[in-house]
Amino acid sequence: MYQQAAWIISVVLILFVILVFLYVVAHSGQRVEYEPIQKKGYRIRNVWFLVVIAAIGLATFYTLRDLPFERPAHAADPTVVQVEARQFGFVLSRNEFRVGEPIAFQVTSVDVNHGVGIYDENMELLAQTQAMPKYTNTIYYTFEKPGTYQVLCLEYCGIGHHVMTATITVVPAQEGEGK
Ligand SMILES: [Cu+2]
Repeated sequence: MYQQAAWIISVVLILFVILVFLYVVAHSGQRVEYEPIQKKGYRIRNVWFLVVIAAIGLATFYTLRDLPFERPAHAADPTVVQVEARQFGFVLSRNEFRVGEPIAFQVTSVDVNHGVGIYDENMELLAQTQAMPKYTNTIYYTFEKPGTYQVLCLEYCGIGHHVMTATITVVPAQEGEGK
């Protein structure tokens, strides 16, 4: 859903830029007095400046007022999974899990910075962290639905960034070994 919204908004904005460009090209032959246009532009700019400051202020207030974010509670004894990111792929020490199984993904990178994003079947982001050389970042996550999940790189890391994916399979709770 987000992907589609982002795609539509991008296309609409691109069309808007094209229309502005065409308008400017079509009217570029006309000669008009520069000063009144400049004055009007400065007035618009002053108002626009205040609008932008207000918008940034509001967005900052509403998005940052929950800080510091609490780390979600996680199970005491999760399944530990090593996730190694490299140009261009992921190596997971395990990629099949049960519904309700608490997992600790220990994420690192062997070369450059990567991102690790876990997506559901609708390509909605469920959890993510950075994969950094010589560091281990942990994602605590418990899958709630069986299915196939995608792991995608979230950091542009080179020419093969777009092929950097892995798959996670989640089976219903009763199909896994015990518990
Ligand atoms: Cu990458």
